[in-house]
Amino acid sequence: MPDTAERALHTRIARSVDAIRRSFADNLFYVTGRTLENATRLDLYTALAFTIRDRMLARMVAAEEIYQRRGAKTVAYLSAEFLLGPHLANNMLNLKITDNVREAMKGLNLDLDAILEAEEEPGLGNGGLGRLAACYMDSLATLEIPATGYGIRYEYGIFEQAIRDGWQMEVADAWLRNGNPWELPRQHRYPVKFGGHVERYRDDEGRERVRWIAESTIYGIAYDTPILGYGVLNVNMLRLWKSEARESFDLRAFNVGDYYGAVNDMVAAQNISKVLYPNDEPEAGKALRLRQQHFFVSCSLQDMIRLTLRDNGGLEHFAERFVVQLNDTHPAIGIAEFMRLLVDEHRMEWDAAWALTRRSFAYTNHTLLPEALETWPVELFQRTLPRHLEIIYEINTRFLDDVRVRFIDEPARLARLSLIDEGAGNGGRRVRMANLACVGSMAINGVAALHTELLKSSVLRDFHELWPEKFHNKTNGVTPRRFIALANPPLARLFDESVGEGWLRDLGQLRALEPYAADGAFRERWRAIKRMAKARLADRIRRTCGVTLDPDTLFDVQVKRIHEYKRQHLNVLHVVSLYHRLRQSPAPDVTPRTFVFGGKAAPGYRMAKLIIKLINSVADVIERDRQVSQVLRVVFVPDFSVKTGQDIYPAADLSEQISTAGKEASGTGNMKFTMNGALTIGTLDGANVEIRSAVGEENFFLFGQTVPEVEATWRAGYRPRALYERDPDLRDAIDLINSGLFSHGDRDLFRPLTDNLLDVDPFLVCADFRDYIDCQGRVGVAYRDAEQWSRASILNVARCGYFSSDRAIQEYNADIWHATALPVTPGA
Ligand code: NBG
Repeated sequence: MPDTAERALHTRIARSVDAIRRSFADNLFYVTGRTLENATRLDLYTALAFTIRDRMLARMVAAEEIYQRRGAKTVAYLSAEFLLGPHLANNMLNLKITDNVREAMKGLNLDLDAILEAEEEPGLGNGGLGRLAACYMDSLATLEIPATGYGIRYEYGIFEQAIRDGWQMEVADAWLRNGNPWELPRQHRYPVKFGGHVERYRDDEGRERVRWIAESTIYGIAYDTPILGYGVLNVNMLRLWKSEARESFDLRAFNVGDYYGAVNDMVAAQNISKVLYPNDEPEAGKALRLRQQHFFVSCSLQDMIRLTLRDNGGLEHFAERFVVQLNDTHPAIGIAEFMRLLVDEHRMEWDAAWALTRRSFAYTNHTLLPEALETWPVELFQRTLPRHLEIIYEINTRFLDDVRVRFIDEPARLARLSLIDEGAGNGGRRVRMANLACVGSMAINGVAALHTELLKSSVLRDFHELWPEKFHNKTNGVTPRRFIALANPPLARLFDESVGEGWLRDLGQLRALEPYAADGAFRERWRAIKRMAKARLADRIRRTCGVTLDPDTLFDVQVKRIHEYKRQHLNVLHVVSLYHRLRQSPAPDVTPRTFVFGGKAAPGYRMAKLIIKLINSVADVIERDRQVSQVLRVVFVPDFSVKTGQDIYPAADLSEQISTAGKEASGTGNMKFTMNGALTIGTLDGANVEIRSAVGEENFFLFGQTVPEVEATWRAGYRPRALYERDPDLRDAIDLINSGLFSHGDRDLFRPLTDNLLDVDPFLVCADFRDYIDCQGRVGVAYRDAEQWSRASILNVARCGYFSSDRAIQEYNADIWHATALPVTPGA
């Protein structure tokens, strides 16, 4: 290690207020070319970001050096999405340097919080799946487990959401426009081929080999973002790939005079990593997405192979050097690509290569929704990845031969297990990526207990019958660093004072808060902290949306992607129902509430966008009703993101987790709310089930049909319209929506939504309506007993330790990865 790095790692000098101040002034001048007199907020942010980054690099170098020297087994977390959230405050927290930075800024007459506001968050994910990957990176580093996150450096992340006239508008997310201080461009670049055809030839030893003559080759360039562990010296890497043409201009083409052809190639190559696809949309026409998947997975595997050869001797040691975790099926093409690299390029025998593959990969499933299970048309595969299609056929033939031996004469089972959907009736043969992932992996896991059970009994049932030992449950978790310490500093301080500082690395220690639930003075402080968070959110909403909220009302919050299965419309029906009641009788027994909504809808998902419009329209009408708005308020917070989430979770009294049972694989927002003292109203779905049993049934508002009840409802021939006719509250709510009251007299605007509810209701909104409304009634009553509510809130927090991503990562490591923690120590 260079001398300076060694020194920076060992000494505390760099952390002093003085050193930070000097370093900040230097960076302001030398990086942004400004002085305090003429710096913009963005300049100040950039200077501070570089100041913090300077303090991370010594650790990064030290960790890299030690990992390499030990050839340490590394978790390669392959994910098409990493939803990191703002870096600066998180890195300061993990360096434990925040107080000094604040003081240094204060000394310069600068407000740290205002500087933090200037950061543009990298939105390289859609929602829970991408955020989970980010939480896991945080925990891996904190637990000192060597790990690399591999993904795509999208030039445009998830769109920014603006609300115009109540409708969602998408704005391109040019997150790199001001530069990105947190990434380090690297020299590693790997070729990735597409299209063309396959040839057979004999090698020097006379063995038949395959050569893929591609139609085009692009390059992946590595950009590294260091990921700090909390309070440890370990730094792991997030390595994201950017696509580029062979050269900026293909000189060959240039020489033959095809200048524009060369430019076109360059643009085509760069397009691969151009934009993150929103999910929740039909796969149709997403040839580019398959290219993206292959692109980042191929670069990542080539990188791992290089490192194995460099540090561990030979490729046969790959599984000692890496374990490859597939975050959903997006990187599942890696199984075929790894086989191709081993067999075609490194000349390994098929059987040895297959055995190695099956020891190296593991697969996490994140959804049961059939439309979200990825399949690709065989014809598209043939055009894009002809060699991979051959390999998949070969894997399939061998696999199905094995199955035939175990299940004699069961053609239906074979058809279900096959990697190819033969496509009877649905237009063409397709490659099933989940099946490929299952066959090529040593471990398969769901993300909550219920979800894993449903995987075993439904979508992956045949695989479970084949290999029960491969199945694991790994209930999701979230990082308390970001979602408590960063999001809710006053609460974190209360924890420090009450149970000591160990909780941030061992969330189970919050259990020691339990006795405080009985302490009246403590409960009062608890309420004061919640009140502050609500006031803070209200303040922000006043500034951004121009709506003034009352922090003394019950904050009832639903923030997450907008999707019918998550049932934001069930929540709206409750709001409309309350509104109706308040219009009917002047002073009914309604607990004053503020409903907060937030979340993005996929740009092509019309029903989800109509739900957003409905929320905003109801909000508007209530806002203009002087009488009702004394008691009821609705606000839709635009552009829900990690950053806005950090302001919202701490401010919630009630967390809405109301998906149709069996549809939400886990949920992680539910955990973030619980950690911040919200009580949950929820169905027995995803991780709600485990949250409820952890915090105690009496501290959770349960409603709705269970999975078996949902199944029974469908079997019995579900008729939502009959429920509408029977339940006056449901009828009033739906009729009011169709009356035109919320749509300037337009009675048809929300028809697609209400008709869908009455005719089909695929997510059983009507079926759960009555129970939900009644349960919300109990919530309202319970909230009026502030002491009892605080008790339940404290117990929710005291018992949430299980939902830390540290616990989840420890389980993955103990049961699947078997990597050894490798603490980076000064002088190691
Ligand atoms: C999502 C599920 C959530 C779950 C996250 C993280 C996808 C495909 N799945 O319930 O819907 O919490 O994954 O596991 O985005």
